[in-house]
Amino acid sequence: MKIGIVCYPTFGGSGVVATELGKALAAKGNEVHFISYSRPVRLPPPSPSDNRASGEHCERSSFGSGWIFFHEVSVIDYPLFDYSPYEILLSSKLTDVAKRYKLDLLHVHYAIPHASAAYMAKQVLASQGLRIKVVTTLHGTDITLIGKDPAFEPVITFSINASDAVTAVSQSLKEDTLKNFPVKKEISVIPNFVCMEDYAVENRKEKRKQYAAYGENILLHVSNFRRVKRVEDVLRVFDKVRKEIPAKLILIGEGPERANIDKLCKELDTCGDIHSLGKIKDVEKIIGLADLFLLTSETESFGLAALEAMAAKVPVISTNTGGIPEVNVHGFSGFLSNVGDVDDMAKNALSILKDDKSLDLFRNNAYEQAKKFSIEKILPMYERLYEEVTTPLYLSPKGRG
Ligand code: GMT
Repeated sequence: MKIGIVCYPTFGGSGVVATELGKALAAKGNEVHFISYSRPVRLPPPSPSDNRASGEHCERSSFGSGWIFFHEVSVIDYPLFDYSPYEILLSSKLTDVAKRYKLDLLHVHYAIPHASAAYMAKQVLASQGLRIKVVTTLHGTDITLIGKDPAFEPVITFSINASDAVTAVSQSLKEDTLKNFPVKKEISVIPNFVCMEDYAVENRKEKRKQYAAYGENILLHVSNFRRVKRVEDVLRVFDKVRKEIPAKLILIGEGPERANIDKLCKELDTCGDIHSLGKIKDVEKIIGLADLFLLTSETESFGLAALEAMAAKVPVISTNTGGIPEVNVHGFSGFLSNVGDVDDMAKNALSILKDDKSLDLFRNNAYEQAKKFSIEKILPMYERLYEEVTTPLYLSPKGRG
């Protein structure tokens, strides 16, 4: 199959899921075209022997038994524009790539502005007698935060209804979509996934020495440091834990809350026990060095970072918001607390870390729970959906667009 994947190229979970999905599809013999304003961070660099189509910001690499292409949407500067019209540039690129490579479908990740850009491309192609199917995957804040702003709502609702198929990464996100938008379209839940083998850590004991002395516990948090992540709660939980047992905190990521975090660590006098690694590419190499993963978000449609931690055998202390309870099972792979209840989170963390036996049990449970979301289990759900949508006899079920 020839599939166009549209995503944000950054470290965010939606881009990670889209890229890993595309890689897995290519490995199975499909031709996958990534289309974005820059190369997705999880895409392997093209090898020197790969073909480079000159002059059109496109590169091609063989991958498994298939192919991966990357098409860059060049952002055009023009004195009249204060803001470059990215959505039009994306629609034009989608139209061009779909036509030139005879794509069967476009799979867009994150509704804003990808779903409406794909709708526009579909209409342009239709005006030229060409057909393409559009699958939209809803990821989180495109629905729960920014998306429900009245400034976006009408177009999001329209482009969800106009997609040929829509998926949400958790049951909770599906329910939020139906609650916040007058959507008639059927939404299939296809959860996020991990490639379990990517998270195995070699020489764990040795590598931990870089961050903590023997006998010290390592707590870890990964995010884009936006307000919704409540990273200050991570610091407060850590502070309570390290008052009871020796511990270090690793922070991975960057974002707007950074200055507040720096201020709070000074106030709490914890800066000396925190390793701030910033944005790093190989999170999977570090995450498994930790003993506990902290996810303190206000809202979280799924919590991919928590799943990645569990795949690396790291139990999760999290809030019980959104889709997190579908991933982290209370008392098994970790614990869930109310948003902002840092006392409860610290108490739960200490109950896991109290001895090796308890930690080992939670580590193994976390790993078992992560296996339910292994790529081998989830990929066929997308493949089935693609088959359904592209079959010539596919009829939109009642109420679908
Ligand atoms: O919505 C965002 O915060 C960005 C988005 C992303 O691109 O990282 O994150 C969302 O999608 C992830 C992948 O499906 C989910 O694991 C995150 O839980 C979700 N973030 C939120 O709901 C806050």
